[in-house]
Parts: sequence; structure tokens; C-alpha cells
Amino acid sequence: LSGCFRVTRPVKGAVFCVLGLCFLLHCYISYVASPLSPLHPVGSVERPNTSSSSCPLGFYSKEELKPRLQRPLQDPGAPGAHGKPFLSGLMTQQEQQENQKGFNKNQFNQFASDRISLHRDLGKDTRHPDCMKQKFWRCPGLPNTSVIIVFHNEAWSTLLRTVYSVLHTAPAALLTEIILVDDASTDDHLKTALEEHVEKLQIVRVLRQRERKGLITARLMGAQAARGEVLTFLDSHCECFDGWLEPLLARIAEQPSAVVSPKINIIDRNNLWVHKPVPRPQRYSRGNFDWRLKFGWEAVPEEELKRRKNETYPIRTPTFAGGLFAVSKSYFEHIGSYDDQMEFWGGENLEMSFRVWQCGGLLEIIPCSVVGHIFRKKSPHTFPNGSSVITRNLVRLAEVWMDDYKEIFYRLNRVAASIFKMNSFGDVSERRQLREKLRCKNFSWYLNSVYPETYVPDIRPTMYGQLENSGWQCQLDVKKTKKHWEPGQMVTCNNRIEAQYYEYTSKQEIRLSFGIKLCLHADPGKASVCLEWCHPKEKAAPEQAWIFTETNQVMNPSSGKCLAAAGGNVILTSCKSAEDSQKWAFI
Ligand code: UD2
Ligand code: MN
Repeated sequence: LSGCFRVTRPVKGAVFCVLGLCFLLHCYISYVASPLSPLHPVGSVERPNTSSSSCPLGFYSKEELKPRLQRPLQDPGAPGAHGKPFLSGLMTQQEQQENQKGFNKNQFNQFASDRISLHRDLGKDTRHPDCMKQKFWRCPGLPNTSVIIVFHNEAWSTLLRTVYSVLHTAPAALLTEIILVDDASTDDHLKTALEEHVEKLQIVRVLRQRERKGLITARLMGAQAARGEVLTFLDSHCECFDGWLEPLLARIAEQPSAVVSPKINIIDRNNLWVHKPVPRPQRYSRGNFDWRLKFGWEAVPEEELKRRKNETYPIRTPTFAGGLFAVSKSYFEHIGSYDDQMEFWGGENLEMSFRVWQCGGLLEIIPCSVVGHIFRKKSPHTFPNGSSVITRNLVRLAEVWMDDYKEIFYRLNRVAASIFKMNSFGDVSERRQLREKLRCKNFSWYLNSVYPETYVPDIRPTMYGQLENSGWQCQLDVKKTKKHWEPGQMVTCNNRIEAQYYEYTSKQEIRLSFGIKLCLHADPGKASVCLEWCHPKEKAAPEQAWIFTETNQVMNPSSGKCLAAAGGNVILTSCKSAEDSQKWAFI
């Protein structure tokens, strides 16, 4: 910088002066302005407030964040090593039988799991570079956590691999304990050998729910016993990627009312291949729900992605899958933990999603935290009172959190409607009191502020139900392709119980109910009718507008043609009021 004050050798002075200024600018950028500066660590918008002056600046060192258990060195050729798939090769008849039995019991490949090391690593860290650069303040430091894993007849190898995976990845200093809560398993090995096996691991405890009551009360049991400041819940068939825990705890330190989930990666149920994080993901998913109260995934809207300054920032999500998440223990208690009268499985995730948002909390996905989970083919669990227990849980949450919007749900789920009518969903008065006590906002606020992208059907549409043709006594029907609803599919007329529900909207659309945005679409050229994405505008597209005539015909005004059943098909044809095949009614 002295160059700036040199007058005797102006040229040399100027060069030094520029270099000096550049150096100062570099210092400023890297120490103060850059998001990587110690004053602004990645992901931490601000350093948590502390009144204590004895809290010096500085980050945890790698040494301080070391896990409790070092992984044994892995033979790269071992089955499933580095998260690779298990390849069975030719199997003997006995092996094939074992394989089949394991799959039937768990709805994933237990045979493969049993042959993969309980200590396998998942390979190199392939997260986004921002995640790898992220540092965490040592003071005030990260809160410690109890990891709670509930299970019912989980396969031994997946359960234990979940436990070891936590011990191999979670920093010892932050992991208070792992609590395994058995929801009354009947498998002998789980009943007799678990305590002995985990005793040597010192910080792993087993609690047992005597009677099978389901994952909700089991998690509550774990939460009550937990000694950590944060509760971290995992399913009993997970594997954690390096660095998964710290970002969750850091977000809670920064924002104690945040309920945070990791990004969940798939562990292939057929061969236990763990899908690795991608450094620059093209797609991000968040949780949603449809009006049958089914949880699902959807792409995160551009706006939400733009709100984030870098990869370490949380993604807000309207709902969460509910199995893998961390929450401050005191906030969990404050916000009403769980509805302890929900039974067995299902619904608690939507209940908690609505509750957290409506009562002032935040529900977020932290993309730098990645955990693998085996998504089963279908649920292997039996439910003592049949599968209507799941619907009963949904009715409980609708009754407490959804105000008048619950009617949309009842319209689409007849089992739910009858549970409501017969008043057989138990007492929800305590949960309603909780909503009062916490002065929670209403469901309309939730829809407008948290999930404005969703389609909200009319609470009481003038007409809805299955649309039946009087001539053929058949109902409008589309078979979804595999698991998905796709536009472009032809509409038929069938006599299937599963034939869809439609509703006649105020925009004159005939729209598939339960929130999937598909509308009855006329193609006068081909004289046919299919389902297409509904027009997002105020007015319906001309091909998607329909009027019900006095003679019960369904007419598309722009083409002047009417809907008619013709055998199993639905066609668009000239309107003839006398024809029964053109008469339709909602049933
Ligand atoms: C998803 C969630 C799960 C839960 C459920 C809805 C993820 C990845 N998973 O379940 O956490 O929110 O939706 O309720 O978000 N279990 C019991 N007792 C039972 C049934 C299950 O303890 O009666 C255990 C089971 O061993 C497992 C967990 O609960 O650890 C979740 O069950 P799952 O894995 O069969 O269901 P999943 O992943 O579809
Ligand atoms: Mn699961």
C-alpha cells in the first residue's frame, strides 16, 4: 500500500498501489463479505446470539466431530461395499426359498441385507461442494441429540445396520444415545438377543412397548426417555451418509422452532443399492398431500429454490414423510408431540405437518443432510382392527386441523365419512384444546401461505361423485398407468367400483377429484374425450368447459357436441336429447 503514497517513482508506485488494494479487497471478501467467511459460515445466516463474552469465535475441528466408532476397513469386493448393490449370482433352491421368505416378510430383500456388512460405508462424499465446505460454530455449539428408532419385527440386519450407521457417522460429542423402541415384536431373536448385542455399544438402549400400539406411541415412549437436547427420529432400515447430522442440528440451533428432515435417498429394496447424493441435483422434492390425505412428493417450485442463497439453505416443505427428522426436544413437547390416540401407522406425519405450520413452526428439508431409507414394496404390517385404523388416524387429524376443508376429504373417502358419522374416531377434545392454547392459525391460512400452489376443490361443489350414464349404466373411468396419473389418456365408461370421482367446478370443468389437476377434455376432431391438465387460468379452456343441460346432457359449448357412452367408450357426438346414451348424472 505504501505504493499509493510514492511520488518519486509514480509508475512503480501505482502498480504497488493497485496490488495493495487488490489484497485488501481479497481480505474483505474472504473474511467479511464471503458466505464462506468465519463471520458468515455457509448455512448459518447469522451466528446464534450469545450474551456470554467467553464464547470465542471459531469452528469445530474435524477431530472434534469424529464419530464414536471407526468403520472397519472394507474390502471393496465385499457384498454391498461402498453402498453398491448386492449381486446374488446363481442361487440354490434353498437360497431361493430363503430369499422369497425374506421378501414376503419385510417387503424388501432381507436375503441381500443379511449378506451385507453391518458396517459397510457408503463411499466418497458426493454432496454439493457447499455442503462439504460448511463449518459449524463451536461456541455456542451444536446441541446434542438422542436418536430414536422404533421398530416392529424389523429384520435384524437392517435394524443393526441402522444403529451402526449412526455410530459410524454421528459425531461422538453430539450423540447422547441411541434409543431402540420395540413395538411389541414377536420375532424371537429381537425379543431375546437385542439387549445383549447392544450392551457393548454403551450408548444404545432398548425400550419395549409391551402391547403393540404402533409407531406413534412407540416414538412418544422414546421421546420421553430421551436425554438429548434434540430428538432425531429414524426408521429401522436406514443408512446415514457422512455429515448428515451436523446440518440438522445446526439449523435447530439457529432456529429452534424448525422441524427438519434430511434429504431421503432410496436404498433399493431389491438389492440394497444406496443411491448416492448428486453434487448438483437437477430436481428437488418436497412433501405434499392430496385431498384423500395421501402423502406424496412433488418438485420444489422455482420460487422456493430461488429464495435459497446456496445449497446449505433449508427448503420449506408443506408436509413431510415423517419418519426421518430432528426437532428440539423442548419444542417437540411445546408443540404437542404427537396425538397419542393415533394407532399403529399412518397419518401422524400429516398431523404434525399441519400442526407445526399452523402453530408457528417451520417444516424444512436440509439438502446437505442425506439419509438412505428402504422404501418397501408395500406395508408388511398387519393391523389388529383392519386397515381402517389408518383412516381413523386421518379423521382425527382432519377433525382437529382442517376446519371446513375436512368435508373435501370426507367426500373423497367414504370410509372416513362413515367413521366420522359413527363418531368412532375417539375423543379429540384434548387436541382441539392444544390448538386453542397455542393460538394456532386456521387451515385456510395454511393453504394460502404455506401451500398456495395446491388446488383447493370447492368445499361444497354443486355436483360431484361418479358420473353415471343412464343408457349403459356405466361410469366415467380412466385407468391410471401403473402408479401415475397421466394426461392424454382416453376416458372410458365402466362398471368398476374404483371408477373415479369427479366434481363440477365453478369454472364449468369436470375435474378429477382429490387434487390431481386433470380435467375432462374434448377432442371434437377425433370425436373423443380424454383427461388433460386443467387450464390454470381464471376461465376454463374451451375444450374443458361443459354444461349440464335440462335434459341431463353434458355439452361442450365450443364444439356444440355432447358426451355419449358407446359400449365401453365415451365419445363426443351431435347432441340428441332423446338418447339415453347421452344422459348423465352424478351418483
Ligand atoms: C412412512 C414413514 C414412517 C411413518 C409412516 C406413516 C418415512 C421414510 N417413513 O412409513 O416413519 O411416518 O410413513 O405412519 O418417512 N412400525 C412400528 N409399529 C407398527 C408399524 C411400523 O413400530 O405398527 C415401525 C417400523 O418398524 C418402521 C416405522 O415404524 O421403523 C415406519 O414404518 P414403515 O417403515 O413400515 O413405513 P414407511 O417407511 O412406509
Ligand atoms: Mn420405513
